[in-house]
Amino acid sequence: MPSNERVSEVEERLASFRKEDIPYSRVLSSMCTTPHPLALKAHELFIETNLGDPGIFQGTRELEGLLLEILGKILHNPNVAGYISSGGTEANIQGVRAARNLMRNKIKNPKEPNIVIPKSAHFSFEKIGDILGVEVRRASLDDDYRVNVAEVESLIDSNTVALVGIAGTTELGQIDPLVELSELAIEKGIEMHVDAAFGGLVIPFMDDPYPFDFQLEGVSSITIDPHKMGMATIPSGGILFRNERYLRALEVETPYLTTRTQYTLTGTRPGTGVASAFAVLYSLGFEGMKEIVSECIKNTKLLVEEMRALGFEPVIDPVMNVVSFKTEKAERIKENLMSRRWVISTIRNPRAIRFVIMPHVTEEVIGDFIKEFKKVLKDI
Ligand code: 0PR
Repeated sequence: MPSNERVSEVEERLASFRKEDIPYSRVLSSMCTTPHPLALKAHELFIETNLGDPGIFQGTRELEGLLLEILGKILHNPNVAGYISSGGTEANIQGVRAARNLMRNKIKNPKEPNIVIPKSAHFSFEKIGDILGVEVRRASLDDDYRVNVAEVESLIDSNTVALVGIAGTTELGQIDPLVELSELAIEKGIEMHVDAAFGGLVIPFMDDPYPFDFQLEGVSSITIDPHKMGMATIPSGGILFRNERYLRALEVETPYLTTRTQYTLTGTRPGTGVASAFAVLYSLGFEGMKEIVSECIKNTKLLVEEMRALGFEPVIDPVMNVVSFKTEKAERIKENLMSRRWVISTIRNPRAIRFVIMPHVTEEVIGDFIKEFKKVLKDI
């Protein structure tokens, strides 16, 4: 055992490294947030669990099933199949991988599969092209930054395995015309993946929610991440499929494990994200989530008002709690704020500064930010 001095030294060093991290109360550009208090105990209780060997962690596996049922209900699908992943990147990989595998013998040249995605897609699709050997075709956007359906159609050919729509784009929080995309997927006989990594736990709790999920018959898979608006501990992503058939397309044999096959991308994987997401979603229920989402949307509107008063216009009227404001000085603003230890991000097209109004971005945080932002405007 190490000496007491060494143990205290380690504790002090860990605390001091941790202090260098910028606290969430000064971060206005993250899709993650302080975990909900309900998530913490659950996380601790499941800290040694490994869903990579569900024959051992039978209770954790059962809990994952219950969480999937909750997510399935939110996404209008009682037959949902899937699992809790390391995040949206893994979920997107697996969604596309299942589509590619299922379509392999249906396309003209099985060696040259392609997918059609919106130009606004998250950079995880760049990795997908590289890892899965699928050609990634990017369709342009309309004036509201939604994918242009006619262009998606023109990019589809006899080697297309799937098209992708986004419910809550990373940069603007926009929702693609998923109703039309779903019809197109059915018409062309291809799979459709919806990236609702962020919007999946926002849209269902908004007034008059836009249909983005398994209600749309063309939708085969959905990414929905509890470690974003689900306030679960990291890592907690979600890949959900219309039915079990998609899991079969991902399976490999696991000869020496307690279970026969595995359909996840990672082997060893934590049960903490399952437990913390379950704790939050089950305790809060639909009404509790609705309250949190409406508060975030109210605060987004507050930020828009404050920014308009300072002469900044949003790129689009915010659809959810993501908003970007046009400015040629985006980079300088971001850097100046960073030197004051405030974090926002920028987007390039159009040049703008971007905000994500997560539950930790309260009215008070926005007030503090605007005070600091006024100083920045004098500086630059
Ligand atoms: N799909 C969409 C629509 C996303 O916005 C993201 C992440 C992903 C997929 C990938 O999810 P994972 O990061 O869980 O694999 N969007 C955020 C972004 O790139 C991720 C993020 C979160 C970045 C917190 C920074 C941060 O502080 O902006």
